[in-house]
Amino acid sequence: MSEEEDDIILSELDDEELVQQMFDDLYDGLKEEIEEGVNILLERGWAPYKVLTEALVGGMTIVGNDFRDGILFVPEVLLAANAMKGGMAILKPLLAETGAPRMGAMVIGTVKGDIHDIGKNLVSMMMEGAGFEVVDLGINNPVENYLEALEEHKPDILGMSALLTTTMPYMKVVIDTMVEQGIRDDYVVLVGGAPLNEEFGKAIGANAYCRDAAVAVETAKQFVARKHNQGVATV
Ligand code: B12
Repeated sequence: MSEEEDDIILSELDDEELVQQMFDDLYDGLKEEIEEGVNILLERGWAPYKVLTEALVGGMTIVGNDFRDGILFVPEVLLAANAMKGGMAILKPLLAETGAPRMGAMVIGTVKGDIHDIGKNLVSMMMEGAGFEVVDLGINNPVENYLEALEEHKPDILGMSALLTTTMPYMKVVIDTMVEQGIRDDYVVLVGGAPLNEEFGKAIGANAYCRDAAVAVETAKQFVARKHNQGVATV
């Protein structure tokens, strides 16, 4: 770190400068600085969701672009991801403590061959905040993991995440297996991840593709409400 950077006192920056500095700190993988920045924004009255989307996800977008363009490499991106997770850990309890009524349950996991988990974790956090009970299966999940978790937890929703074009087809393997076993219609299947789109979601037989965590929450709520209404109608 240069002396010049040493001199920056985060709390003395105005909001806009601070967010810019957090973009730089995320880029440089500085976990403690990111944690400090998150705490300062919260103290200044920023809503946890705003800190998450504007400071953290915003910073990760820049990292993503430079990774794509060959300016950053895996070790640097891992550090950035680690810094992001430090910030997310502070926000997690705040997002979960909204006092929302219990909406339903979700099993979520990243598919086999894929170790990206930031987006999935963000979806989990937002779903918990919206009143869903979330069972997180982590990364690199073969079909068996999903099926066992569905059997054990009987959730309303199954969520799958994939960030690689090579792993996203695996979502179809899971859905096809559910069809074969006659359990597909027992669950709402939501899929997400940067390389996916709505068309892909439809093609593999998911109920919906969700572009981000906020859309995931809204979509989940709609499906669960519909499911409950159907339940009432058939009684
Ligand atoms: C961070 C990162 C990594 C980190 C992951 C750390 C971690 N713990 O997750 C590390 C360094 C480990 C990594 C490794 C690799 N990565 Co990477 N990675 C990224 C990066 C820069 C950011 C991803 C991220 O966290 N974004 C921030 C979150 C918040 O966004 P998100 O994941 O999209 O999630 C949101 C939505 O998509 C949605 N969502 C996500 N999941 C779900 C699930 C459900 C159910 C729902 C409803 C919604 C939903 O909601 C989320 C929140 O709003 C992306 C670039 C990019 N543009 O995505 C590349 C990227 C995904 N990686 C890429 C590659 C190539 C790799 C490697 C193969 C590199 C290598 N040579 O080894 C390996 C693969 C390892 C593996 N087997 O999985 C490529 C993929 C290209 C492709 N076409 O497939 C990308 C696009 C970069 C690029 N342009 O080249 N990576």
